[in-house]
Amino acid sequence: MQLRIDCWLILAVSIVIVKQCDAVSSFHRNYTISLSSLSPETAIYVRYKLCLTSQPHYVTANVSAKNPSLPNTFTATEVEILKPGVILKIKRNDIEAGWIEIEMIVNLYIVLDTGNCDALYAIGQRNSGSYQFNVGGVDINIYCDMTTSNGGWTVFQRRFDGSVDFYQPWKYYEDGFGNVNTEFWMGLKYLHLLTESGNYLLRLDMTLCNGTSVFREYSNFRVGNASTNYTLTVDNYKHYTALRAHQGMQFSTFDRDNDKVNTSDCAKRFKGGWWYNNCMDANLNGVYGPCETDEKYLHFKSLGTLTDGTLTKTEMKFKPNHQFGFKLS
Ligand SMILES: [Ca+2]
Repeated sequence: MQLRIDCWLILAVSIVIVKQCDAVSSFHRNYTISLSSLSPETAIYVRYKLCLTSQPHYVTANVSAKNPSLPNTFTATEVEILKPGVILKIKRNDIEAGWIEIEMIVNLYIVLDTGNCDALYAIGQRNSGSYQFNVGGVDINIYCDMTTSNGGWTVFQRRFDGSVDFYQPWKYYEDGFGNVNTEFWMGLKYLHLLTESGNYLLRLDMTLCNGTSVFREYSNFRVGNASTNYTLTVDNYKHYTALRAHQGMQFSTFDRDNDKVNTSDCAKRFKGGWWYNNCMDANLNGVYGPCETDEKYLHFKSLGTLTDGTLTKTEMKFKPNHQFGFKLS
């Protein structure tokens, strides 16, 4: 009987923990600590709670004096992760003699190793915006769309005002360019790492020259590795769609011609980096020019006439396709 009571007690405690967990990936806490010039280091324990404490993650932190007039000569080192908290070593770096009592702001960032926005959505994050992820050992900022079609979308391309030049060389398309909060391209090497295992939906959100917003979705989205020139895989197109022409194509830029036209370079003719075929029905990385009537401008052919098909906005995004049985690790 005693055992049964204990089990119920554990269950009740578990429910409370789930309800109280923090659905955020960063913490900003204030601490007051005293540091002597003779003993300029101290350790503090920062407690945090994640909805999924088993979620793979690591922690980065920085500290600063709350009073901005004080010299900012402190560093924080991650010492040890003790879920659900971390011991941080705070070190005073100045050479002033004596004690100093100081209010510190500790910024603690939980970095998810899973590298996609759907994992953040799964732990309750509902704010669209830029988040830091670790992809292939590199910390990068990724824009998460948490509102469109049940959220959890990892956005890898955005155009809306022409502020970023998309006529860029191979290296730029490989590494990414632009600003994650304005216009950007995530980078083919990250796209590959994020889509190489599992089954992903690809979604294109587009706004036409006439102001109409449309979207297209595909399954089995995948970008191959560098040795395949980042070959595009998409499947299950529900409608007639311009992306059909680009399924199975390698990526091309003006300095890397991998298209199907032997006599010319599609990337040079149509002023973008893309999975050009012979040459294209979609040119979402073309020149920004809404309502222009030339194929070099960003457009999506199957949405109407060439003029109608030019776009004022595009977003390209993906997330795990749970319908196909992909399970979060
Ligand atoms: Ca060619």
